[in-house]
Amino acid sequence: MHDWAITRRQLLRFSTASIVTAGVTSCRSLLATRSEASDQSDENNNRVILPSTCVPLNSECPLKDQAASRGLIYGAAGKYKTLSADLDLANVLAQECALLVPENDFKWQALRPGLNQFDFSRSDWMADFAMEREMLLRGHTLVWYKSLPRWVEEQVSVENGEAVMVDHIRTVAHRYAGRMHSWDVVNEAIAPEPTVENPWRPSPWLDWIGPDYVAKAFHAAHEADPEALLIYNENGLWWDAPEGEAKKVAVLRLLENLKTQGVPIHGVGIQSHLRGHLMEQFQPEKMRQFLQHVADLDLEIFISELDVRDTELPDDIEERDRLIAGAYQDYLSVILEQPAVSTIVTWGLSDRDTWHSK
Ligand code: 9MR
Repeated sequence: MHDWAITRRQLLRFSTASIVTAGVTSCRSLLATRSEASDQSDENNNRVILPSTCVPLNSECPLKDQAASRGLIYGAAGKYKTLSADLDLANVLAQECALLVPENDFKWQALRPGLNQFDFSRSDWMADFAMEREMLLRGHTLVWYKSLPRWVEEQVSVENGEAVMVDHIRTVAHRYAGRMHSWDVVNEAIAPEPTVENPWRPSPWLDWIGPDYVAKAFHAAHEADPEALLIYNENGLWWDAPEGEAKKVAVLRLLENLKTQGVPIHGVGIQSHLRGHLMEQFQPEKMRQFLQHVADLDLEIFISELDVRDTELPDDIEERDRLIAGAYQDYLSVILEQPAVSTIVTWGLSDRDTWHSK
């Protein structure tokens, strides 16, 4: 046990263990034994069933194996900056996770030093790391209103916006084609408080291309990498303040429209940045309904950025960790009832390396 791999990881391990082993058998047509694993992976629309190598609920059993024993993929976000500098972290991540999401290294800010320039040094390192450690790779993210380098604002306009976006998607998705399990093609396109008239989150891509930028991005990604699962990733879907409800409705409408238009979209990422002190705003029944609507659209569901903000929780560490573990358990036990949920990703693996501590 490494000294930084603190209680939180163990708590997550125990809460996830009890969840992935509790009452979800019905939803797991994917449930596979080691010998069945390779047969099933081809038949389940790209779902990869990883063999379970140990007994679930045994705390020494890696999270990825406990998840795999129920047909789930478990992964975490990590970044070049810390993974390349901290071998302990890299080893634990590879040991626990079946899937790696580069937290920042595939964003425009990292990949695009200039209009006609790409810098793949960090993204290649991450892709090689995933391959060497036998982890699936999940790309995040091709189109987002944030993390854009300064030149984008200065050199992109209505005239060249679509060409720049499509060229970026083609170049990046093509480079990693065959190695990418899934791509977050578009991230956070719906406003925090959407209205029927205007559901869109302000974004330069919206200004330059119009609402069709979402569909155009998916088409470009599919052309560049026909094998990868293409995901629409969104925040603010876990809670049920009134604006949370409006957001779910707007997201469902977007997904329905994309499906109706024949856009190549395969799943939805529900980010799930939970807030430990606001868990009463999580309403299980509302979430069940939302998940079912997504499933009815024949879309796979990823819990794509799971973590719990604890800044408003009590100072006492044991109490705090108990509440955090409870938040994970309350949330995941509802989420995992839904058969369309295939993948759980935590946004990091250690409190020492999380955006919350920045
Ligand atoms: O965790 C990421 C942090 O290190 C970056 O500074 C930030 C801006 O690029 O993005 C964070 O990750 C975000 C993710 O890309 C999209 N969903 C919200 C995540 C937390 O802000």
